[in-house]
Amino acid sequence: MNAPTPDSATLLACAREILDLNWMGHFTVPAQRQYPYQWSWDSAFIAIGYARYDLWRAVEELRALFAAQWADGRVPHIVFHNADPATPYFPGPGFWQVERSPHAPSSLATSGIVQPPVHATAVYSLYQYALACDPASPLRAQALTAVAELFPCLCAWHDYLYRERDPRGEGLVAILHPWESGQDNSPLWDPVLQRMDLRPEEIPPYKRADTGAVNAAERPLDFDYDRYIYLVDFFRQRDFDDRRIIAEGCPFVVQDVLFNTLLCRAEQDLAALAALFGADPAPFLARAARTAAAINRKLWDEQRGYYADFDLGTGTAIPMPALAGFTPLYARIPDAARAARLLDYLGSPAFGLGLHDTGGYPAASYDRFASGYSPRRYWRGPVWIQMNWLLMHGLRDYGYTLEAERLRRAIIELPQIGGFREYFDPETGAGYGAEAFSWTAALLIDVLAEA
Ligand code: 9WN
Repeated sequence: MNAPTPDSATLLACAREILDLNWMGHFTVPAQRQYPYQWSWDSAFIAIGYARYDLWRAVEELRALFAAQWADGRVPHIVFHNADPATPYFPGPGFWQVERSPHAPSSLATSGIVQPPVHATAVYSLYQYALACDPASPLRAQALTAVAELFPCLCAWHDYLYRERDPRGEGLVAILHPWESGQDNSPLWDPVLQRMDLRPEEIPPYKRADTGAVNAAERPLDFDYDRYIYLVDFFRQRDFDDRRIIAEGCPFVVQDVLFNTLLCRAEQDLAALAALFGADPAPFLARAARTAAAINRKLWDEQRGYYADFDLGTGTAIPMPALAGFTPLYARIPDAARAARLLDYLGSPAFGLGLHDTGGYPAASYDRFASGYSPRRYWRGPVWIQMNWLLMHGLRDYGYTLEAERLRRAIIELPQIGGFREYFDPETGAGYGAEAFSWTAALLIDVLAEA
């Protein structure tokens, strides 16, 4: 680790304070005032940050999440550990009613959908930090034991995705709700949600809680929320049985670039873990290679020069220019020629990553010149720290070190300009969404700790 300058030492201390504030004793909330429970992919990124300075918390974070794993292997996107949260959140356990599924855990309340599978990647990184600890440290032994215990849970999680969510057997899994993408309000979902022509009586009565702490201009519209809630109702009426949900006409069935990329990378990391525990890494590597090949075959858009989601409902691509379309770099999916094409666009002012383009902060989550772009509204343009972090690693792997460095700098600078917020204005650096946001702090800690 570089000796921290006084500035980075102060920044590090602020980031740790945020994680302390959001630490609930065995897991971390993304933000006390907006997201008062445990979220699945947040916890993976948070554990990556903890692994840099507090292995025990990193282990506890992931254990708490997997304690809520369903019997069918799914890892729920929210675990409602705390019955009495600091602020209200909707939809809570009473609306989800996951007890309708025979697979839901009886001891913990959860949601019934999933989020991108970054967990094997987090566990592998935890393993590497544990290994680097003093061999005499009891914490090291405890962390290695936890990794060994989590390994079968990770296998069950990935098996669930490939078994239940790949209706065509293509090596590409489908998401069934915008919340499953992690990029909830992206313009990517507009064509799918707009096709859902709902009568008022088809939408269960509900009251949003998300615009209490955060400005409504930074959150999804009611039009989107109606559809989010309709989909939850569709799932609970089918007891969260994915096969029934897909067979009975779920209006949202999408093969998402980011989700499949993260699964592919997580399979590669699971293969590395398998080798450590005396298991055969070959099946994991084969599954990762099959997913990578399917992403290259089906999701690459040759004309536009990036990867595009595929809507299984209409059998057509969703060709919109979201930053997620560049993330296959993170799992080494594109060849060098495709990576160069991705860089042509990514490096333009559209995403703010151009080396000569000094205006603004990379990387906008949506093309700044495309219709549907907003610098302020949730997922429709703002910079997200975890997206920068994923792309930074991908670009480094392909030797685009200067571009990777610009993303790294943005991860460090944006919290200083806009605060430790959930997302940032790509034009001004202003911070939006939830305050004191955990993965903004955790991934800042991770990059500051880089050698
Ligand atoms: C719904 C917790 C989560 C993130 C998602 C982000 C947002 C939730 C919401 O917050 O989604 O899951 O209520 O808006 O889009 O990526 O995991 O931080």
